[in-house]
Amino acid sequence: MNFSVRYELYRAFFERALTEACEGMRLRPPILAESMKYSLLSGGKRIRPVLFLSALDALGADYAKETPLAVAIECIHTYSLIHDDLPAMDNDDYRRGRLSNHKMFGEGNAILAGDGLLSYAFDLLLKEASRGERHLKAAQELSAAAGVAGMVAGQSADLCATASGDAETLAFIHANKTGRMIAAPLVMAGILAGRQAEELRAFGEKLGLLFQITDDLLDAHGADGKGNEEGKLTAVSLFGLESAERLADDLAAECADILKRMEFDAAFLQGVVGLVRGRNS
Ligand code: GRG
Repeated sequence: MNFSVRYELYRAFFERALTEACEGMRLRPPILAESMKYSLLSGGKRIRPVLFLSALDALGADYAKETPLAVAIECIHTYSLIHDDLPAMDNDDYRRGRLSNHKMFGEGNAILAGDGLLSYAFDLLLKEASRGERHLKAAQELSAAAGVAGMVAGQSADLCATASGDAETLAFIHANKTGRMIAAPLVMAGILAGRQAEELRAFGEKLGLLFQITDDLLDAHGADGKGNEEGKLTAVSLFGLESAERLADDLAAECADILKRMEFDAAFLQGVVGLVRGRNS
């Protein structure tokens, strides 16, 4: 089966699980569920759940049994996008080709939609954690990646940074704001399967950096239609376009090297590396 067909298979499987989870959300007042679902079900590449499900599959684990964790991953990612778009953060009017959550529902509701998604994810994590030691560890991994020593720290450092920041600060921002939530699904799969978790972490950290540098490059080329990175610390502002492109190529090669040493068939993950390096959205 070729890479795109397999990606679509995992993505469609996840989409069904997410839609089912959303159907169970009947909240009072109705705008709470409406605003959460608006962002959750608005497309997106679903790369984090696809990484999680495909890594489980490659490791020989039954990924169909782990859909609540996949949903938790995407809920945390979606909350971060809603909050990132707020006027106090990146101030974006559009997300995934549609009005951003606060433009659609107002700032207060968007803040609460993000809060709702984050706390719903932790409901799921706690439920899964009660299944046993591996599930507890996997839940802890996601919690740590999302939290104050992970994505939130990266976002905070990004908020404080200026274009004159240094490479060490940029590495911290990239590794935490973006890298942790890309690596966590892979590490969680390794933990649940009982093997290769640290190898998957090493791969996920590189893939996360590649993901963010590609994002900086897309922004510099104006491909995401935002152009709001002006005055910010990015791989392009720090190193220049050419060096940032070279850095991305080097990271893609390092990802491939790590994958070659995996004890399982990593062809699909290698396909994801190609997708991330070549992505245009
Ligand atoms: C608000 C705590 C908090 C964190 C925000 C995710 C994030 C941290 C910021 C988003 C800003 C941004 C565009 C970062 C670049 C990398 C990234 C995480 C992009 C969005 O993820 P994709 O490309 O989005 O996977 P889709 O829409 O495909 O899900």
